[in-house]
Amino acid sequence: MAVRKNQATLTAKEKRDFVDALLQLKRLGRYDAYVATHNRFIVSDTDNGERTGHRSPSFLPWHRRFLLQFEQDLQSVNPSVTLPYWDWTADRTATAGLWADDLLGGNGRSGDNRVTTGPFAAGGGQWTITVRPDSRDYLRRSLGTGVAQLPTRAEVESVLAVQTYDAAPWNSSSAGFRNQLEGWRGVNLHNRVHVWVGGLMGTGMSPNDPVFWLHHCFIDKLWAEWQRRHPQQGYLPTAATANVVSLNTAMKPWNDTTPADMLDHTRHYTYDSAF
Ligand SMILES: [Cu+2]
Repeated sequence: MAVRKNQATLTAKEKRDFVDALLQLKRLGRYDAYVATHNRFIVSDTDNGERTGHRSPSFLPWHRRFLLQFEQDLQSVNPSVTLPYWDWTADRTATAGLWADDLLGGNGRSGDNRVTTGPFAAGGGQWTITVRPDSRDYLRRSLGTGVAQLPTRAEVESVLAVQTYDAAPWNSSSAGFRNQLEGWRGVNLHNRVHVWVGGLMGTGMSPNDPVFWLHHCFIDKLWAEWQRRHPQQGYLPTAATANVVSLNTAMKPWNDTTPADMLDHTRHYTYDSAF
């Protein structure tokens, strides 16, 4: 069984294998399809219309399925690779090991926010941004600029304590765990981390920055943690609901996976520890 580990605990070889697999998918032309798919959903998911990937109950199962497919793609390159996660409540500064040259590389430089260190730096020639919102073809970050602080452990605990998975109107104005984890209401967890990283992570084309996978892997882990703490609670809505993916409805773009299919991550992978 594949184990997803905290990035801070990876060995040098595990880091190298993960980075090499990312670069290989990019080289093969498969990486950019994930960026395009994510952006397509960001653009089309709306609060009062059809919504699947974001601002809706299926935010969590949709991203679980999306990450699973990406992880399987990495494993087709190197079967030993699994997605690491970034616990941003612990590794919360621009100098954390995550941003070192042997993993994701560092912050963007002042002026144009261009990342100039690590495997994904513009100068390395291996990470041209192809699916992009403007002409700039280099990875950009501005860590801690858009918002000063990453969420704290106490803030995460306050969201994990929310009993109900989601609630009508099933969008960015909802009460419930999903929307507070996603960040449209309350202390703001997931959305805030995108803003904290900045650059392309602050756009719909956020998977251009490999930290996207580590961030969403931690979001996925927090969903698993919420399930563990609230065994009597489950995905909502269970009944067919206009514009929203209910428990037994297939999700686009795959059309072969329902939220119900995604509830038990242990069929596919486990996590190295509880939160
Ligand atoms: Cu995200």
